[in-house]
Amino acid sequence: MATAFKNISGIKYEGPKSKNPLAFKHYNPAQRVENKTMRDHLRFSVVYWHTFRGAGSDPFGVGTALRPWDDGSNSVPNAQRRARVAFEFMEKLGAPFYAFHDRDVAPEGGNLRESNRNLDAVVRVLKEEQKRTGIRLLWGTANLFSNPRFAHGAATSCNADVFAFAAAQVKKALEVTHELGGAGYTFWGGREGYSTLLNTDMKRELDHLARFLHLAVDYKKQIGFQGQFYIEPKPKEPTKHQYDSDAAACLNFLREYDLLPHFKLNLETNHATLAGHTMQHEMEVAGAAGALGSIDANTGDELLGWDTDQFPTSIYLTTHTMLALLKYGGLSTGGVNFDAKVRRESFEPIDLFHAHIGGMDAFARGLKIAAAIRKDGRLAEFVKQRYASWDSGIGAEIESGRAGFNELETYMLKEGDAARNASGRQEFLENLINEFI
Ligand code: XUL
Ligand code: CO
Repeated sequence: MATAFKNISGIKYEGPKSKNPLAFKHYNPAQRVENKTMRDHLRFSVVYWHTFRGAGSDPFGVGTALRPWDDGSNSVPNAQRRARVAFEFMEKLGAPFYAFHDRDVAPEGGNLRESNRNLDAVVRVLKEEQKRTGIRLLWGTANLFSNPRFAHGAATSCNADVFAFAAAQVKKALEVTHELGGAGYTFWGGREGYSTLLNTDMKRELDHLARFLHLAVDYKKQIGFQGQFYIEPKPKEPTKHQYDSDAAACLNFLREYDLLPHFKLNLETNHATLAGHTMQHEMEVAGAAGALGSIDANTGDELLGWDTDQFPTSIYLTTHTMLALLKYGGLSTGGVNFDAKVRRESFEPIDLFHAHIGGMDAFARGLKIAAAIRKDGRLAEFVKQRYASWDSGIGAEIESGRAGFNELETYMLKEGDAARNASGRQEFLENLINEFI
C-alpha cells in the first residue's frame, strides 16, 4: 500500500465550528438532505489529469508541483505507482468517484499497439485499486488533443487517417471504461473546431463529427456498455471556435444528427463563463431538454478571460448550481467532478487536500442552502404566481392550442389592452436568497 500522504489520515466531518483545515465543515456524507444522503446527491469525483498529472506549468514557466512519488519519467512503472498514490489520495479524501483520459493514466507509446499495451498495464492497477477501495469510475475519456497528430482536430480533421486513429483510440478507451465499470463516457472535442474558416469546410467537419459519435454509439451497443454518453460544451480554447460551443449549440447538433437520445451534457462552470453564460443558464438549457447529465465543477477568475479551472469556493455559485440540479431531479449517472487544478503557487501535495476539501464543503453548503430555499417555498411560489395568467382564461387557451390569431384578436379587441404587468421583483428575490446564505 502506497504511503504518499503519511501524515494525513482520512478526512472527517467535524462540523461548522471546526478550525481543522483537514476536516469537512459541511460535507457530512451520511447526512440526509431532502430524499438522499449528501454522498448520493453530490457524487464527488476527482480528476486524474489535473490532480495527478498537472505540473503547474504555464506559458511563461515550467511546472512547480512537488510530487515526490513521481519520478518524472514516462514509464509504465511510474504510471502504476502514481495510480496507487491517486487511490490513496481519493480514499483519504473520501471521494467516491474519479475520471480520467486514457493518456493521463498511461504513457502514449510509439504506436497504437504500444499505447494500448501501456494502458492495459495501468488499467490492471486501477481495477485492483477500485476493488480495494470501492472507489468507482465516474467517466472515462480519450485525449484526442495533445498529440501533434490532432493539430487539425480528431473526428473533424481534414486528414481521414487521423479520424481513423481517433476512432481506434476511442474504441480502446470505451473498452477500458467498460472493463472498469464506468458510469459514463465523456466526449470533449478538444480540437474539434477551427482557427480560421479560410481553410475549413465546416459542414463536412460537422458531418464527420456526427459520423464519429454514431460509430461510438454503435460500438457501445456492440460491447454492451451501459454507461451514459456525455458531450461537454466549451466555446473556445484550444481552438478559436469549438463546435460544441455551449449547451444550446450541442443540443442543436445532437438533434440535427439524430444523436440526442444517446447523449446528455456534461456542463463545466468555467466553460459556461467562457461562452458568456452563467452555469445556471447552461443547466437550465440542458435541464429543459432532459439532457442534464453531469457537471465539471470549477470556476474561472473574473479578471482573467481564460479557462483557469479553479476550485469552486463561492457559496452563491454552488447554491445556484444545486438549486438547478435539485429542480431537474438531481444526478443519476453523473457527478460533481472537480475538473479543477491547484494554482501554480500551491505546489505542495497538501494543497491538493485543501483544494478538494474546500470544493466539497462549498458544494455541501450549496446543497443545504438550496434545500432550505426549496423547503421555504417562497422562491418557487413567486415564480408560480408570476405565470399565473397562463393557468386559466386566455393563457390556458393558448397553451392548450385552442386559441389562434383570430381568437386572440377577438379577445384583445374586447379587452382593449393587456392587463398591467406585475413587478419582476429581482432585488426582493436577491435579498431572499441572501436570507439563506
Ligand atoms: C477541458 C476540459 C476537459 C474535459 C475532458 O477544458 O474540461 O478536461 O473535461 O476532456
Ligand atoms: Co471538463
